[in-house]
Amino acid sequence: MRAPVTIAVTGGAGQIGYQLLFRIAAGDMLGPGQPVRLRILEVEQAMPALEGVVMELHDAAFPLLASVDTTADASVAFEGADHALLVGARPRGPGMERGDLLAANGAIFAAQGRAIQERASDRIRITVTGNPANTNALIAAAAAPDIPRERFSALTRLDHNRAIAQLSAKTGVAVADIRRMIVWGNHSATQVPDVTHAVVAGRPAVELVERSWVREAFVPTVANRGAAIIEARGASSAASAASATIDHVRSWALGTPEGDWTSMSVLSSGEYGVPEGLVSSFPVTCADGEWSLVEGLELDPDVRAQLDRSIAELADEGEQVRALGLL
Ligand code: NAX
Repeated sequence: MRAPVTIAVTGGAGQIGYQLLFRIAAGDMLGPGQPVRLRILEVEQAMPALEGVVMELHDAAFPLLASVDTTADASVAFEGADHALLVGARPRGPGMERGDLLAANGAIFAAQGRAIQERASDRIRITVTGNPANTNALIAAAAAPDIPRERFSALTRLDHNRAIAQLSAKTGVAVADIRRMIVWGNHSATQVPDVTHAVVAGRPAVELVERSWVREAFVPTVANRGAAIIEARGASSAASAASATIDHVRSWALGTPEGDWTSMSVLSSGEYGVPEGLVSSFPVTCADGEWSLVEGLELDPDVRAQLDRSIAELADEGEQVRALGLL
């Protein structure tokens, strides 16, 4: 057996945490030969509920789960962490403006970024799921300037997986036979699901689906899926968000398959017209624990226009957090 890897998870008493922690402990994230230590960060008020989750983690008797610790102190949570999964965030409350939400989350992610820089292992990789995920990743990265910027990421894998599911349903081809899907931009309603490079059972997706379907059904369905889940379930996506977080880290740590790529939000170096320093979703391949941006793809005019809107939104969020002194 290999030495355990330390995984810090924030927001462990929340609904995503309730799915995520069990999948990690089962070995779904880093593989069946890799033991894990869980370090769970929560706010004080959520500690009693988190203790219940910990009891269940023990009761599942996962062979790969080396230890579980809980804390309300970020510097304890990130001590020696190899992966930080930043799921916990302040939800938007009644009467709360978007600026208030950015300020509340800015304070959380800046403090966590500082604690990660001070305490984490030098192998640390950070995945932000808590919303607004892209901008929260930007804030955490700004608070941790000594950590290489490519170690910070935000989750757009759920959007990527939703896009694959929609294309699978439309074409009748299994998800396993769909490759090269892309989601560009922000994890928000301006995101840009892009089928123009996708391959469905060996054939270009654009030969199998109409442009009108892409515009009128595919893009709006994927971009508004989160709202549709809330409408149906009375609560936001949790199991699928946890599953996507698992997929994101597994791809990053263990690699993407030959001939395929995935979508990850990472700090731009100016690729595809995304201004340097914004955290945007791009197609990436992963190998040996590192991601590489897929460059040189030609952008369809519809995709270009949608991506420009999403970039404008990311830039606006960036300006707001800069005005709050967080960048
Ligand atoms: P919940 O409200 O169920 O759980 C959040 C948990 O975080 C709570 O237990 C809370 O006490 C904890 N928390 C808050 N501040 C904290 C802090 N400073 N340190 C540690 N823990 C803290 O939300 P849940 O449904 O689990 O969603 C979590 C986040 O994921 C939300 O921001 C949500 O918007 C976001 N999502 C992101 C998605 C993505 O694709 N990027 C999709 C799903 C989800 O909407």
